[in-house]
Amino acid sequence: MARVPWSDTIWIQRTLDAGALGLVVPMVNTAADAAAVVRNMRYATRGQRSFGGSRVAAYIDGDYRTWADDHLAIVVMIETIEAVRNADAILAVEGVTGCFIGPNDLALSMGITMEQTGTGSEHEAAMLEVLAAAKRQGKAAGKHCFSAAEINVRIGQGFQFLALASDGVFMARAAQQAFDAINLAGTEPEGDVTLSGQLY
Ligand code: 3PY
Ligand code: MG
Repeated sequence: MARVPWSDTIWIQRTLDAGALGLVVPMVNTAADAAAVVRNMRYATRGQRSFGGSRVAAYIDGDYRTWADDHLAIVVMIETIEAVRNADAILAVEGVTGCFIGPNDLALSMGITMEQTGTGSEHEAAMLEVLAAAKRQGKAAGKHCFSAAEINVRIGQGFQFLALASDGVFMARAAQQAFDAINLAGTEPEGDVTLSGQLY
């Protein structure tokens, strides 16, 4: 799975040709937006993806073109209040596998800060509307989550496609943890210290 920066023919085509088995596509606000994503991810006659060869073709038994049209995961991001209101229509679009909620953009579109989101907020109610629409349409609902604790809550609510934080956050946390263990005062370490390990 890969995420493209925008719903754009060139980004979608290049990322699929690079080998993605599915895409997460941001800012899909209407059924027409969702239909455009599906068209860009499928070859003619079902869509308008141009055949440029794909790295995945070598691993597929049979014809990649027909395989891709039936197997690529098409995940649209619902991350504006307009998209929440259109969630049923977006998720009803043939070919859409499911949706992924972006909490930050959703808050921006609602004119609220992240401090005004969370349990019991209007922001959470909007996300639960999307979940309900996905259940009605028989599609998967997902969300980008801040913590493992949040993931556990979302699984309990019925979400099926959850991402946890980001590579940047994980790297920064691990680097901070390692840095915090450094004795900046330079005093003698207590007890025996064994100096061996792996750099890479
Ligand atoms: C958002 O929160 O808007 C996102 O796009 C998260 O992935
Ligand atoms: Mg976003």
